[in-house]
Amino acid sequence: MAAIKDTEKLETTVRKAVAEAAVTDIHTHLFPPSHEGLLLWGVDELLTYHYLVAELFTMAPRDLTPEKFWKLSKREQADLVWEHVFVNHGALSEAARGVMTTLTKLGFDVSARDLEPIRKWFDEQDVEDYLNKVFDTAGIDYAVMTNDPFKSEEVTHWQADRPAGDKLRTALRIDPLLVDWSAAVETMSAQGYDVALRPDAGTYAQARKFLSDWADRLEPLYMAASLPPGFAYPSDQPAADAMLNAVLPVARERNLPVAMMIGVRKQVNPALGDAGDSVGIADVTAVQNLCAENPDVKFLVTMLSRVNQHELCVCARKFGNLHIFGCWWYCNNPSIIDEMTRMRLELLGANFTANHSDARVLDQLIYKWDHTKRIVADVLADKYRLQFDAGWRPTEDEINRDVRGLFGGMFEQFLAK
Ligand code: RAT
Ligand code: ZN
Repeated sequence: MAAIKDTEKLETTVRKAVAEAAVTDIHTHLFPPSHEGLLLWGVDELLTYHYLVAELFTMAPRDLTPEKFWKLSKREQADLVWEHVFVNHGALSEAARGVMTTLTKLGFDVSARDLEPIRKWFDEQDVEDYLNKVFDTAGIDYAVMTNDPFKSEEVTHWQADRPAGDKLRTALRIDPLLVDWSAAVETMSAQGYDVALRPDAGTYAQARKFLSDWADRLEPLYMAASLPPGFAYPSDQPAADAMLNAVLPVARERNLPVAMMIGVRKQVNPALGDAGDSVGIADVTAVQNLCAENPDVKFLVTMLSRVNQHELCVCARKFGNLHIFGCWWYCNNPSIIDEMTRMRLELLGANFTANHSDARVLDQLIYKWDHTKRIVADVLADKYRLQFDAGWRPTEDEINRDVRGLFGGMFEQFLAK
């Protein structure tokens, strides 16, 4: 294929490549429709996304307490978010804009400000068909779920061998093992593993068996945990012990990457439920030490604090066993995605995963990827222009390859390593 010889053609090629690239969404909280009751979708779920619930309580009248809110039906909760966040205030946040983008892309006129016809339409949808429609609209080939063997409501479905379909792949979520050992012991014991509160060699062997058995059942693409800002490795924290004795050996043996999402301060306001978590600056040294000490283990890492992003990029330049991904949660905002994507390209070239959706509601895939793609297109248009000014002439195939790389191609190459 011929090299591109002018900047106008270069820009249209880059923008087309981004618009048409298939996306692999490497971290979501979606479930297969067959896991009944777990997959969230529809306008009321969109409006009660925990990002919007948090916003609601920054602007709601004093007498609307979280306690009262949680007692209401989903529809009543959605009405309150609509009233306070959308109608009575500017609806200018990224999460509010997301609801609008999603509904507009589904064909609704949000300027009519009327939820009823939208609700009626959703009530008529078949979930399987709707899932396909959302994936097609968002341009996603497949999304990776978060599959948690420590949650009984999820375990039941896997034990019943319910199919996940071809659009959803698995990831083995292991938080309690690292951050709440007594809860982990309770669940593993209930599932028949002989584990003790004070872990010894036998207990860790059983924890490894638990992970291996679940890996056999789920065939996950990676294991994953979210970790607090204070996570340190090596250290005398229980998380470091469990990492060393349970997680790393299984990761090594099965060539299964360990995904670490670092920097969440859990439940600073518990009344808000899922909306009650915050962010803290973490220490990238933990990632550096894990990568350096375990060259035969692969790590996927995203961090929550904006402050950590530069150091994490530098760390990724030092270790081929580290792949960085996503603009996680409080970083998944246009200004920060723009900044992070530019910085990552400048430090790493096209070897990272530009974003993940973290979608908890199926329909969110539509806006999360629409918004991300707009920014990535702008950033890449700039970067290819600078490359052109420096004398390089890429082909369309090369641009398509590298754009796909940022949306899942490099993740797949990392998995295959
Ligand atoms: O982004 C979110 O929705 C968070 O609440 C978490 O789900 C986080 O992404 C996680 O996976 O722990
Ligand atoms: Zn998540």
